Amino acid sequence: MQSVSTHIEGDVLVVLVNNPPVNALSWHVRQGLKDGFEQGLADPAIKAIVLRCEGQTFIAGADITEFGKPPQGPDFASVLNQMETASKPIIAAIHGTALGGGLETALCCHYRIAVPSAKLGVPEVKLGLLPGGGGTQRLPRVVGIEQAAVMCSLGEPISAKKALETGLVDALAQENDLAGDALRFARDMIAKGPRPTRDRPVTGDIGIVEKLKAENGRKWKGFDAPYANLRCVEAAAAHANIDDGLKVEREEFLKLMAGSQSAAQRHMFFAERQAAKIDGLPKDTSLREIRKVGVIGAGTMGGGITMNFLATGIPVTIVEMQQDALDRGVGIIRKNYEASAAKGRFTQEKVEQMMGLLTPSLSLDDLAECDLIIEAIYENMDVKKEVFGKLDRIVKQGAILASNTSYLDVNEIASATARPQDVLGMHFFSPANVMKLLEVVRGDKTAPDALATAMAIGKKIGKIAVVAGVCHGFIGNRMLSKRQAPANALLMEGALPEQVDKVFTDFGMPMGPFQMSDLAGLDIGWHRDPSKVETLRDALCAAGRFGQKNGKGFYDYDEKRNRTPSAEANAIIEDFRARSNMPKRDISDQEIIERCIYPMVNEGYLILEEGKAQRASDIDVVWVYGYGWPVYRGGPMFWGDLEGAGKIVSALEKQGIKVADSLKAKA
Ligand code: 3H9
Repeated sequence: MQSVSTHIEGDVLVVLVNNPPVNALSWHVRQGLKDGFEQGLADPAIKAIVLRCEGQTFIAGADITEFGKPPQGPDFASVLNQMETASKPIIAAIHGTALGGGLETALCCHYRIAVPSAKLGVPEVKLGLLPGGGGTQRLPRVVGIEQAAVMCSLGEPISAKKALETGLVDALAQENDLAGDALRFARDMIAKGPRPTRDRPVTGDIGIVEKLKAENGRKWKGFDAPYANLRCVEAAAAHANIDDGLKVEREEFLKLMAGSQSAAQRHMFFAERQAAKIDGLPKDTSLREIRKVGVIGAGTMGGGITMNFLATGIPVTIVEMQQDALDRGVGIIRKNYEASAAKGRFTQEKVEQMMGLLTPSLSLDDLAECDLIIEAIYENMDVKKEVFGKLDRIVKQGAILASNTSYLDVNEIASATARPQDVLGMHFFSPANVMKLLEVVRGDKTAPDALATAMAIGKKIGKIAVVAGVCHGFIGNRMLSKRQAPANALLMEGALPEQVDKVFTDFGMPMGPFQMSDLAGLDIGWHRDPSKVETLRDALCAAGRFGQKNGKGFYDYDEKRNRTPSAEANAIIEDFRARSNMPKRDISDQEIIERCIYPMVNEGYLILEEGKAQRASDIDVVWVYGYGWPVYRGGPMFWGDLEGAGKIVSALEKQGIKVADSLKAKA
């Protein structure tokens, strides 16, 4: 198949790209574009050229799979140069998405026409990169400094309508006749002739750069790419000659490309898409229809889970045991939606629409007609089994029965029913309406179509779903548990909570193990006898330190939940250590990483060996989207490879930890 073809329409040459799935600029596309434009420029009968794409989208960017490989075909810059300096007008005809290198290609066309549904942007920053095909220099010349700085540093695409307002497109086409409208538009441009972007002046106020840095400082903490993007936009403003700015862009691009952040972010781009694929699924697996969902439990998790479905337009029946708990849960859902409406995320009318899809109930019998039921009650196997036994008797055949358990054995839960093929885990992360991750837990007897349906509905409600096998804590919590014990041990050896947590936040995690403990509550699972102090946690609880909920845990908290190191907590830790006869020593940040993070990597390998995750990149997806592992470090498995298997294995062996064979094999 030819990825670029040409055909003549009177005095216009149409260059047509066809490189599914997203018309990326693979080497053969660049070659085809070069040949196509050469043909059009050489033919005296041709007065204008239209660049258009087949399939679902305009060019969605450079071909990311080519990055890091030996270059092939004409280089991108030379193709762009050929277009921009062409002696006949070139018109980009845009539908779907013109992204990254795709938009850069369009910017080297002399005019742009787009259908109203098109989206245009430079999302490279999300791959740890910048638009290195001149995007940072040409966008400011077309849309102005402010808009260009926003687009480059945040990476969000803009609508065709906004593109028209900002001058990024010159005209809108009819949604269903881009080909025809582009031809007509091209003929109108023949008299005007080429309009090279490089010759246009940069306009606008460079003050936007500092404003963006101030507004996004928190979000961009640790990331290189947003700042590199802004430096390039500054260079566009500083240099009247585009070639000087392009030189800066090239240097910044190559630096990012060679760095580990972009490698990590590109890894995550593919990891995220790979996660949706289920190994060993029979080809003829069809999805079950999910028209109505039931949620059992209107607590924090049940409420959050419910919100996802309502927001997607799927009706939910939510069941609680007591009227007051039900009212409270429904009230919180409404309050959350109203808070979002107040921030302008959607209208009050939309709030009512979503709430109209919710049916509160005190009876499991009301779930009889649901297609998917998600149990979100507290973690107790006996209670869960009782609920699933009841559901088995009540709910129609073919419905999927899911548990939101975060640790428990889904096979045992399934055994409480006569239909284990319909039972699986759907483990959401708190707050369930916000966090992107969904672990879909495949039981021994889960039917392929039930699994595929749970994965698909996860995607529909905006989650990134990952398949996990049955084991204590599945992928995420099983690995998490491997860092808490050594973190506690470090306190006993002389570290302070703030020192350990800082290593994690410096690493790029949203919080460290002790901040997390305080958030969850130190009294969870506590025996409630202040005279019985066997662990550090007992000692803190005995002193009334329960965590964020009562303003004191490992840290002290003010009314706004601002955290400060606690002299009292640290004295309790000191006292407990002294009473345990543990000598105090200095602990380095490196040791904290080796003791807390290396065992997590090891656990990841064990999870893979046991077949509880389908692939290493799924584990990375779990950690990036469920626990806030910094995307620029690519998840624990990717990071482990960068850190070096040999280094990790020898540190683990020194700690007396059993190392996974597959990790050892890599060392
Ligand atoms: C760039 O342009 C650098 C330049 O500035 C400068 C260079 C000097 N390459 O997302 P989907 C695959 S950087 C290769 O599920 P959707 C994807 O892996 C690039 N492959 O579809 C998947 O494969 P599979 C800047 C790519 O409809 C399949 O296509 N551009 C690329 O939900 C379908 O993808 C971007 O960052 C690619 N560029 O969404 C845009 N893109 O089926 C990246 C996708 O085997 N792409 N694939 O799993 C997107 O944002 C979305 O794919 C898009 C479609 C919105 C286009």
